[in-house]
Amino acid sequence: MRQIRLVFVTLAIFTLALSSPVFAGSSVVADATGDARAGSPAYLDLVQVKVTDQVGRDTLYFSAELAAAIPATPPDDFLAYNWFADVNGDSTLDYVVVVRWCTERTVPRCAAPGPLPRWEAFVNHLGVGNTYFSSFKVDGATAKAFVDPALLGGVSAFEWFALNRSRPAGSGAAPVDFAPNTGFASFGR
Ligand SMILES: [Ca+2]
Ligand SMILES: [Ca+2]
Repeated sequence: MRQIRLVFVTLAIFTLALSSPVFAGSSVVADATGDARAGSPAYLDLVQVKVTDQVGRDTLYFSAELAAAIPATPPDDFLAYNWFADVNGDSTLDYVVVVRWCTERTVPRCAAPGPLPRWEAFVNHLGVGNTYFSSFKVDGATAKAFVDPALLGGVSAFEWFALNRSRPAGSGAAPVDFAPNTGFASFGR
């Protein structure tokens, strides 16, 4: 019996080793279902958020899993999945990774050139500016962003949290859900 279990464990490790890339650092936060602002769609209710270091690709993978699948073409005026980072431990936010849904109704806040409506993604180096990237995906109930670590200053560790919005940040409307609900999670590569 013990040998059989050992075989399964070995197989599991072998399978894990075969599936690239290697995950060296991962920071995961589970969040309650149903704690998003009342009246907001279930695809803005965070269930689990995560930052993973994809070593073989030198990529930071940010994910936000929601309580329901995100429509490929949402009926909403605006949606945003955000991951905020404090990279130097002073509790001041330095970067935001953003995946968002922009429509004609949210111009000029979604003002990058190109046809609307559309999904877009960028890193906002707060106070410096946005760097847009195309390596993101709205995949069922998960929003995914694959980010060059250089866009977050190339640091090896940072404090972070995620939030979702149904209105642009500049509108004054509060975010819909946070994970963790207070404070930061810690990531290290
Ligand atoms: Ca939630
Ligand atoms: Ca929450």
